Amino acid sequence: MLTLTRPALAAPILAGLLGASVLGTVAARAQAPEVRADNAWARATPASAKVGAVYVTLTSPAGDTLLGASSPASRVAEVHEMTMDGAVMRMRELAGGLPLPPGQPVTLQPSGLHIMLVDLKAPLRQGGTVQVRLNFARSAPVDITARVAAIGAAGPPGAAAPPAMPGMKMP
Ligand SMILES: [Cu+2]
Repeated sequence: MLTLTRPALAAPILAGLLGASVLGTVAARAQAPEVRADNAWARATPASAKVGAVYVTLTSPAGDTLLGASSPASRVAEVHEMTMDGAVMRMRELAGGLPLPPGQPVTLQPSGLHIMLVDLKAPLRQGGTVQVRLNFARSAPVDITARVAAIGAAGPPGAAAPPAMPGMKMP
């Protein structure tokens, strides 16, 4: 009789264990960190340019790290930072990724952080869009559609234009 009872008992226990682990997975998914991406935009590029930059504001409620990016618009996409080296502005790839502190928006913008599109397949045209996938250490990848503003624009398309500064040449 015992040999019959054991499997009969084991089945509900197994089902219970499986149920618990499935529920655990669902709960883990519901709590999986997500990164919010707002205001994605890019600057149009001259016809001869081989690189372009994409900007976006990222907010990770739980904290995360932007590890890298990819785009169908270029061969490579890298997370870059502009820094002043004396009077010279340089940029470098953030090798360890870009930390996103919990709940604190991090804005990629001109003269600062940006996604650099290296080896553009075609120039970025004003009025168009460019797709970029952002990859994070913890969260699922986030696909953004960046709207392309004018060459040298200071902000996303539709944003207020910066005041003209007579005598100052903008790059
Ligand atoms: Cu760059």
